[in-house]
Parts: sequence; C-alpha cells; structure tokens
Amino acid sequence: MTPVRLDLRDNVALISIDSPPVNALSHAVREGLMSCIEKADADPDVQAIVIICDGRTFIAGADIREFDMPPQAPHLPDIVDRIDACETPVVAAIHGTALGGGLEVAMGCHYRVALASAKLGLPEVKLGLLPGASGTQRLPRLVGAEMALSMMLSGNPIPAQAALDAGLIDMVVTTDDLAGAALDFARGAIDKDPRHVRDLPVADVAEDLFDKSRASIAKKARGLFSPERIIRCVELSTQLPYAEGCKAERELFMECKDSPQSAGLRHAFFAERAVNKIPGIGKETQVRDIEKVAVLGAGTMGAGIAYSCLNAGYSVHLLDNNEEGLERGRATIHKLFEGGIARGKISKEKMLETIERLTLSENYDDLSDADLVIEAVFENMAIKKEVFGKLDQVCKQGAILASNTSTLDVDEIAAATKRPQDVIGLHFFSPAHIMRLLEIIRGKETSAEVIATSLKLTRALGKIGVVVGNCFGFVGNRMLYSYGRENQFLLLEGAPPEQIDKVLYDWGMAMGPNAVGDLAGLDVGYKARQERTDLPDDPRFYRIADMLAELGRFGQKTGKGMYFYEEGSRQPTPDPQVQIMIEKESRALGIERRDIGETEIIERCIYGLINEGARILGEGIALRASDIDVIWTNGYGFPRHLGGPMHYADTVGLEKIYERVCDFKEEFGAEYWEPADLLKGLAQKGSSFADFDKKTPTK
Ligand code: T1G
Repeated sequence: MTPVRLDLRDNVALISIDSPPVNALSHAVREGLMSCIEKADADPDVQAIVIICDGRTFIAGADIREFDMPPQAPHLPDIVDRIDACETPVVAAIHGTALGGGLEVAMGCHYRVALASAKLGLPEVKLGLLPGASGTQRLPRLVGAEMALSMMLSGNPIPAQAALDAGLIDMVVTTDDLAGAALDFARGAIDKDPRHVRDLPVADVAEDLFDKSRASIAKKARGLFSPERIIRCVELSTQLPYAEGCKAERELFMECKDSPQSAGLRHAFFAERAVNKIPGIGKETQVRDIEKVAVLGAGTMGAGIAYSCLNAGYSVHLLDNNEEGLERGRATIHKLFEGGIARGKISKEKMLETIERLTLSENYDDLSDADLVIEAVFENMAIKKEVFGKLDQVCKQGAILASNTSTLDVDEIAAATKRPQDVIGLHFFSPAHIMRLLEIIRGKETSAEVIATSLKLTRALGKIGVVVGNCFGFVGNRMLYSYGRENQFLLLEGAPPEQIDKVLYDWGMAMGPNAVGDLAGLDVGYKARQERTDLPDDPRFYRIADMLAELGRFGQKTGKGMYFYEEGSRQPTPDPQVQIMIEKESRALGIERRDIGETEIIERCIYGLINEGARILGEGIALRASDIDVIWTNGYGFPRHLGGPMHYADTVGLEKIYERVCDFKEEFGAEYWEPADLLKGLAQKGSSFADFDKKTPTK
C-alpha cells in the first residue's frame, strides 16, 4: 500500500502523503511522491497540483533512520527539482511542522500556504547535518541570506505568520479547511506563470555577513562540524548558479552525514524518544489527574520546581516550615517571572494570571487536596522520613508523594508511609526551571500508574523523564562519583584543577569538573558524603573537596572554592593558595606528584564514568545504555555530539575501553577499577552497548 495517493479535484491534482507518525520521507514516500508528481504533471487535464499530508503534520523531514542505510533512488534533491520543473503550478499545503526535507519539498513547490498554527524550519544542524536537498540554495532565494543563515544555524522553526512576513510562504490559512484553501489558491495560480524558486536571485547580502556568522558560531557551536559547512553553502548560494550551489551542498552534506558527530546527534535524537518506552507501562496504563501540585520546601530547588509547575498550568501550593523561608521562595518565583518578562518569554498579564495559581502556607493540613506533592527539603534521610510520615497523614488517598532527593534511598523514604506504591523519586536538576532532565526513580513498590503519571507530568513540564531504579545517587550522581573521584585523585597526583578542566572542556564537556563543583556548591557534595556510611576507607577520596568545604570555600556562592572569583564574576581564577594546599596534602598522603598528560585525564575521568555506567546497566538500574546517554547529555553537560558516554564508548570500541580499565585496575587497584561484568562480557564478544539495547524490550 503506497503511502502517497493522487486524487483529482476537477482540474487540480491533490497529492496526499499518509505515512505516520510524521510523514518522514522514507524510500516508499519518495517513490510515491515522484511517481504522483510525474503522473500529474503529464496529465493534460491537470492544471494545478497541491501536495498535502494526512495525520498530525506535514513532512517532518528525511527519514533519519535511513541515514545509516545505503541511499536508494529516487533521491530527495531529484524529487525537489522535479517538482520545481513542473510547468503545472504546484502548491504545498502545510500543517503541523514542515521541517528539513519537508520544507525543501515545499520550497520545490511554486507556492506555499500554511495553517496559522504551522511551523517551518530546517533543523538539520541539530542532527549534525545541513539541508542536503537544495535547502541551503532555496531558502536564501526566498527569505534572504541573513535570515536563511539564522534559521539553519539555530535549527529552530518559525511560525507561519513570520514565514509569510519573510516571503517563505504565500498565504496563512485562517480556516481549518487547509485542503479547501490550498485548492482555491491553486486554482487562482493556474493562469500565473509558476514561480520557480531556483531561478530567484539571492537578495543583496551585507559585506560582513559570513564573517559575522563564523565569529558567532566560534563560541555557540564550539567543536561542531556542520555549522561552518552551512555557512559555506549559503555563501556559495550568493556566488554560484543554483545547480552548482546544489552540487557543492551535496558534497558538504555527505561529509556531515558520515561524520561521527552526526552519528552522535542522531543517536541522541532517538535516545530521547526511547526513554518513554518502559516495559509494562503503555498507553493502556491508567494515569491519574494532576491539577493541584504541592511543593514542600521553598529553597532554590523548591521555588524552581514551583515556577515550572505554574508555567505548565498547574495550581501550586508552596509550603515551608517558616515565614522567612516562604517569603524567600515567593521572592525567588517572582524574580524568575521578571526574568521571563525581561527576556520576552512571558507577558506581564500572563505572569499575573499565572501567579494567581500560587498559594503559600506553613501548614501541612493545606496539602490535603493536593494530587501530587513534590518534597524538596534538606538532603537528609531523617528529615525526609519525618516529612513523608506527615504527608502520609494529611494527603488524600491517591495523591502521589514524590521526593526531589538527588541521592537518597527512595524505598527507605517510602517506608515512612503506609502507601509506598504512591511514592516515587522526581529528581530535578539545578536550575529546575531550565534543566530539561528529570530522573524518575521507581521504588520497589512504586505502581505503574504512578510512573505513567510522572512521565505525563514530565512531558507537561517540557522536560525529558528517564525512569531509573533505586540505588545511591541513582544513575547520574552515582556515575558522577566515579568521574569526580578520578578528578580528585588527579589533583593529588599532580594535575592542577585548571589543567583538568581545560582538557575536559576542550574534549567537549560543557564545563570542567572543578568549575562545576564550584557552580553547584562544594558544601552540597560535602554534606551528601557526610550522610554516607559506605564510602571507601581511603584518605585520598574526595580529600581536596572536603578540605575546601571545611574551610568554607563553597565555590561561586562564597567567592572562593577550588577557584577564586572576583566580586560579581563567575570567571574562575586559579588560586595559588589552593595549589599550595593540594601539594602539601599530596606530601602528607605520601603521593609523589608527576606531570599528567591529556589522554590520561580524559581516559580516567571518562572511562571511569563508562565503567560505572556499565555496572548500572548490568544491575538493571538503567533500562538502556541510551537512557544513560540521555541523562548525561541533558543533566551533566556531556557533549551531545558524542551521543553520551555509552554511545561514545561504542565509537571508541568496548575492547579498548575494557583494556584500559584493566590497565587502570593494575595501576590504581580493583577498589575503583574492577571492570563491570557487562563491559567485560560485551568487550569479549566484540559487542557494543547499542547491541545490548537492541535486546531491551520496549513494551
Ligand atoms: N525520521 C524518522 N523518524 C522520525 C522523524 C524523522 N525525521 N521525526 C520523528 N520521527 C519519529 C520519532 O522517532 C518518534 O518515533 C515519532 O516519529 C514521533 O516523534 C535531506 C537531511 C516532527 C517535531 O530533524 O523534530 O530532512 O518514538 O516523539 O514530539 O535536508 O519528531 O514513536 O517510535 O518527536 O510530536 C530533519 C525531527 C531530518 C525533525 C514531532 N527533520 N523530528 O515531535 O513527536 S534531516 C527533523 C522532530 C533532513 C534533508 C535533511 C519531531 C517532530 P517513536 P516525536 P513530537
């Protein structure tokens, strides 16, 4: 059954694509589209053609899954050029999203009409690619080089009205009858000469446009492969005839497609969609209604969580056990709204309307009608158990009791209630209103309904929820311990903090571990370690971090941490006092300091992370290796273009990783470097984490 059909509406041919879920340009769709176009253009009774899609969206691009397969004809550039070559006027009728190859097909058409709610864009850069079917040559001809560049370098879609204003489309359809409006528009175009986009000139271009663009990507797209090639293509669109520009575009597209970066970004795309597939939790799983959310604890995290819930449309009840705390929380939320107004993200009116849904109190009884309670109090087990005990008494049956704990045992917290099936961990990342990641920790009693409801809440908050099992630090923070441990040891063995940070930053991390420690606050990690009773009996273990915290050097918030910070600055400055302290401590611990190279820093920090990830996967705390990748790319600044630590391990090869872990075990001992059984098993089989994931059930 071909996913493309051709119907005649009097003298207009209606070509409809029906290939759920997003009408991606799979081989079957391309074949169907090409044959329908040729048939309609050759039919003397056809005086105009409309291309439209069924389902929730217009074509959302090439079929990304096919990029790992040998290319099959007809190829998209040929289809786009065949549409443009039609003597019969062709109109694209757009709803939902016209993205990537979908917008290229639309720009191959002579006219474009779109529903007001539609969005149009070329997001290829987010996949490490560039528009490879004439998009880099056609968009500048329609909207000018400057706007074309900003659309392709950001990858963000624009709404229909902005597309009309820019000349990308010819009409915004304000009725719901898109097909009818498009057919009328097509009939109106019959007597007009088709407007062949390929023949349009690129409007005048500012002298310094491309230099400016290159300067802007130097920081924003640090280390990325495709942005420079996008700029090159648009530059060529202003210098070369259309066909030659497309030839150059194709070559640069193939370079991007075959780059490890695109493989990493494509992995991240599908990994973020796979997190919703939880065995035993499907569309049939009951979901509870959430209207009233109570947030317990008005500190930085509590206020950020409350703000996110308010913006997602929930009524929010913020509770704290003292008036000052409550006032601080209220002030933080107001400050976040003012920031949103200043950035044009929300209007004053919308803020006032939204803040109406916020209530404050110091009384637990006010939580009795909450559908969901998110506890965000001090990271201490005794306090959390006391809080959950109280919640168990006051909250209505069926209310979900969630803890924002970042490390503590969710089952132990749940045991403080008589309803452990309604208890779950919802681990937000700081700042809670910005970070997209949410670790959803299922306890051994947590019900499928509560997990399904938490996943729905996560989507409503515009976040990515990854369901993980319960252990100390869950997935993200447990792996962070290995990464941070090696950083701490490297400091004692001879690598200055600024060297470690520069090496990992240049390698791709958003920030080095020592700068991250200062940003998050060294007191936070210190208190969490004080809570633990299972830490290694090793005087070197987080020694420097503990010493800094005990000196009150908490990082940015105290102007001093591992680094020194000028008043009001977030710029880390190496502090000779700290270096002296570290060297003195090395001597006290009998550690002979040495010069440490870049490779060793990367391998010890990153391979430690991977080995712990493999252990977590082997224990079933994470369902998929790709889930671990989503957690680290969205929660810990791991470079998205490397796909995440587990995907990166596959690109290096698990044999190599396993071998190096064994070397480190030899050199530094089994306590920290015992290879994970899963890593050993996969490496010895010549297998990969991707192979492991293929065996993970999705239902
Ligand atoms: N190819 C293959 N599968 C796709 C797909 C695509 N382009 N887009 C979505 N899917 C799958 C997705 O994996 C999921 O599957 C389901 O559709 C629903 O997606 C030559 C080189 C359109 C805004 O980058 O941004 O064209 O998990 O959960 O939240 O120049 O999907 O259900 O099995 O994301 O409503 C450029 C990518 C390609 C757009 C809808 N296009 N897609 O969001 O649903 S490169 C893109 C999206 C290209 C040409 C170049 C979003 C969406 P499953 P979803 P959603």
